[in-house]
Amino acid sequence: MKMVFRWWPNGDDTVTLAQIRQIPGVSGVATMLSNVPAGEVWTPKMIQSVKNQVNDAGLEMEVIESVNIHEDIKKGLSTRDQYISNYIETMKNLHEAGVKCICYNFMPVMDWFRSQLDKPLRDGSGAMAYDHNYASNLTLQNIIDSMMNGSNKMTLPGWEPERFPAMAKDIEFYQGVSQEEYFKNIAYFLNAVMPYAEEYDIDFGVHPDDPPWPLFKLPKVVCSAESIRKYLNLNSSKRNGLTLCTGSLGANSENDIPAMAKEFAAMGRVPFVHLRNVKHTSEKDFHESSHLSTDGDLDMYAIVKALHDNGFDGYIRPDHGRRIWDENSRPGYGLYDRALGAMYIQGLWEAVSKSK
Ligand code: DNO
Repeated sequence: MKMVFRWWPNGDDTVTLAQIRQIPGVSGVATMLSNVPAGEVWTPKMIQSVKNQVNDAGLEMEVIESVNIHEDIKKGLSTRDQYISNYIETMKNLHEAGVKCICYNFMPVMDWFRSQLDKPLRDGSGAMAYDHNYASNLTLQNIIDSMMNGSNKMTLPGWEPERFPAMAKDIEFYQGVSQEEYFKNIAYFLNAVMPYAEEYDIDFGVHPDDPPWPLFKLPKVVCSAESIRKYLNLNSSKRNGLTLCTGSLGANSENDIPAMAKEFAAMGRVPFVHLRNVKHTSEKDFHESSHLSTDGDLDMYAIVKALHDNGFDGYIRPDHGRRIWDENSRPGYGLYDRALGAMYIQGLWEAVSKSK
């Protein structure tokens, strides 16, 4: 297992590489070129410049989160082939820079969504939260505004402003797209890209939908064990894997996360894990919590043990932290609570290893 920490280059992060280097056990970062719009090639020069910064700080750059997929690929438009070929060129350039794992998602139109980015918790910290009734009655503009207003003036991953102008039209487009058709578009992408993932030794980990239920009647992709099986079966390459995001999948309390960790790690299809905890306030309402098992509804020990028992040897990162100790950062991505999470996860990992 290698512990990594999410970090954004180009001054787009309040957390520094020097700080990350001081978190015990963290070997590298999961990063991305957030300034390159989806669909464009990441050139060797751009990649090398970020890699140099990361390596100079004593860290590795083996994980990319994310190389985003152009909406035309998701929509299955005839223009997709050019974007797919750009994607493959980016993969080649990343391979040449030593990248081993790409996390991406196939969610239509928008990435993750929360109705509140800084909900006060009883201990005085703040956490991201989701209220289903409230969220279901928001207009698209309300959603964009609330994500932007809570972002501390930083670019939220998946909420890059360049996406906004097309969102309303895109949502409309997908109203006519069935789940089956959408999965055909995914298969088209995977069948084009996986042979290169093999050639370039890059593991792909698709990120689950977050939250894992429909919003705006958009097709849902990865939200349950059944949909993960379906996704992995679209292309049988071992490189076609899952980013096991415990908090995204755990937002649906019917999802048994230790069982998923067991099943998909045993298949060798989990290259990357996002570990965080969630606390339900009702069936579809939740807030994020500290990583500690007793602070949320997920049994982090059981998840880590299931990964360990089933031969997991990929990357783990602590996922969203709370806002603690008055830190000012991109919501979910401050230094302090994620560093606590990194230590807790490593404590669990060490205890499971030594108990064998
Ligand atoms: C949110 C993140 C997601 C994730 C992407 C992967 O905090 O977990 O934005 O990085 O879905 O492509």
